[in-house]
Amino acid sequence: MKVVTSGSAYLDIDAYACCIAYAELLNLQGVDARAVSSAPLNASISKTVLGWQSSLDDYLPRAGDEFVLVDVSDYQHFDPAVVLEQVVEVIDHHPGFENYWAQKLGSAADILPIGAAATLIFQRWESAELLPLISKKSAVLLATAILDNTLNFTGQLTTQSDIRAYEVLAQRAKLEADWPERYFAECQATIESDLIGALAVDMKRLKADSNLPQVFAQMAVWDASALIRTHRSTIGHWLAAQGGDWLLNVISIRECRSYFLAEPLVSQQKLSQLLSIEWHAGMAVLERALLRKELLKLGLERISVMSKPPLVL
Ligand SMILES: [Mn+2]
Repeated sequence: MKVVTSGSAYLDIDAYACCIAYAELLNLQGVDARAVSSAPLNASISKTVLGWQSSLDDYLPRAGDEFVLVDVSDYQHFDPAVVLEQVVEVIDHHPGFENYWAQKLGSAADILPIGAAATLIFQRWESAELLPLISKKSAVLLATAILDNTLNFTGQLTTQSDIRAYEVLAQRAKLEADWPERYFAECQATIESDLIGALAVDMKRLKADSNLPQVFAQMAVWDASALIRTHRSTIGHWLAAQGGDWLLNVISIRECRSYFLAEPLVSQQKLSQLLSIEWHAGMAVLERALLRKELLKLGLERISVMSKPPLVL
């Protein structure tokens, strides 16, 4: 049996959709496959998404099971059910482990810089010429995963393939035109109902030499200014309790902006060395959505070229 699974920390909608839609494709092709995960679901799998009643399969490990990894390729972070020696295929869009898997699996490793891993699964359906048979559940899951992972097509990794895959899937699943707004607003409501929980799940502690605040939290929501207005002091208190050097990046999908919250002066200075931004009462607004992985990249570049002036975006 083929076990289609993903990462260990939490399952986002991209990983969830990939497991379910790829297991469905394999089964249609006559391969016994299951969508399996033991990780908790995060806020990107919203109430409406759960209402579609797509679900993961039960799994009892058997000798001889083979493993397919989707939306993950870091072998230190995949589901504990996985037996490394029995991984037969990897489909992912995270950088860092391409060479490892290319050497191990050759063409069975499909790791590309693309907006969503769901787009790669869509391409499998298309090239197998089975797209007319995809279930409505899998089509809506893949489409919504693409929306989420590309930040509604504003993320820097978004490609034409992501845009086309969404169009085809949205049409097939008869998704309404206002689905992106409704989906992201729903994720925001989930985040706001347990703000500290959402902060804690998505918070990273960075090394002291990263050129960035050591406590770095991030959330992507529909309307960041509304969230900040309501929850500003809760956020500040909780982050200050995590350390004296902190930043929250709130990505506002509606406005396509990043709101940086950082009260410690040292944290503001680190950001100001990387971006030309102005701080007002612990907040700075960037006129584009910037992801944490892009800021990390800017920090690394800053280390290698210390004489470079701040980047104007
Ligand atoms: Mn992903």
